[in-house]
Amino acid sequence: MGLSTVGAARVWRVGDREISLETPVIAGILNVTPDSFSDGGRFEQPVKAIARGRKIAEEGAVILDIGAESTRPGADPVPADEEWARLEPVLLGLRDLPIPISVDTHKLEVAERAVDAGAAAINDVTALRAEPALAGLAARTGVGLVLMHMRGTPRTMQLDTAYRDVTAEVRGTLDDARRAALDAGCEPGQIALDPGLGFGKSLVGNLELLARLDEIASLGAPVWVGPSRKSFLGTLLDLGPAERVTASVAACLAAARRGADVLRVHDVRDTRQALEVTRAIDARRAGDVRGERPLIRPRAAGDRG
Ligand code: HH2
Repeated sequence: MGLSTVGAARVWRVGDREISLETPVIAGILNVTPDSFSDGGRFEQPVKAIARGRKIAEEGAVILDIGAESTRPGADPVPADEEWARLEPVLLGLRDLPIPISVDTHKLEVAERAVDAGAAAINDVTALRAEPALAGLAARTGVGLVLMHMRGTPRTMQLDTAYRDVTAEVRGTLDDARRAALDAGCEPGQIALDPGLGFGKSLVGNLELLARLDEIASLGAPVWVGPSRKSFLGTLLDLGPAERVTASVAACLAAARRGADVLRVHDVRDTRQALEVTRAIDARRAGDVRGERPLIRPRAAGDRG
C-alpha cells in the first residue's frame, strides 16, 4: 500500500508535516497568472495574491496550491524566469501561512527555488514527463509530490480525447509515474496521484474518471482531483466559468464518495461547507462521535519515511 499510517490514520506527507486524510480535504487554488481560465488576472498583483492566499487558509483549505503558469487548453508555455518572478513575492509573503503550500509547476528550476522558499509540495501536471528530475528533488527534500495525468501538452491535449478505456489508461500511466518516483528514492507516503480532469479528456471521459475514481484510489496513494469550474461542467450545464460553483461542489462530493482525498478547488468556503454537512451526516450513520482532530500535524522527529 502507498499510504502512510499513524496508527490506523491515513496521511499525506509534505516536508516536515503530514496532512490527515481520514476525511477528504481541500487544496485551495491561487493562480498568480494573467490568463488562467477562470481567475486569470485577478491575483496577478502580489498584494492581492497574498490576501487571497490568507483567505483561502481561513476558509478551511489544508493546503494552498499556487500556480504561475496557466495550463488551460491552448496555453503557451511561460519561461522559468517569468514563472519564478510571479511566484517569488507571493511565496515570501505567505511564508508564515499556517497551512503548507504546494507549487503547481513542472519545471525543475522553479520547483527547486520554490522548495528553498518554503514550499512543502510540488504539483506536477505532467507526472514527471516534462522533468523526471522532479522526483529526485522530492526524494532529497521530503516534499510532497502530486503526479497528474495529462495527454500531450496544454497546447495539444484537447486535439485527441479518444481512449479505449480512459480510466484504465490513466490508472496505468499514474502507476508507472509513481513507480518512477519510488525508483528515484521517494517514499510512498509523499506521492499523490491525480487523474487530471480536463487535461486531454472529453466530457464523457471526465465523467467516467469521476465515476470510476475508486479504481485510481485502489493504487493506494492519496488521490487529488480537480473538477473546479472546468469546462466539462460548463458543457454539461451550459454555464460560464464563474457560474460553475454549484456544479463544482457536486463533482467534489461525488469524487469524495469514490475515494478522492484532496479536492483542488477555487471555491473553498462552499466546498468546505458541503463536505462538513456530508461528514456530519455520515458520522451519525456510522455512529461516529469522535471529536475534531487537527488535519495538519507536525511529524514525529526522525520520521522521514
Ligand atoms: N488543474 C489545473 C491546474 N493544475 N493540478 C492538479 N493536480 N489537478 C488539476 O486538476 C489541475 C492542476 C487547471 O486549473 P486552474 O489552475 O484553475 O487553471 P489554469 O491552469 O488555467 O491556471
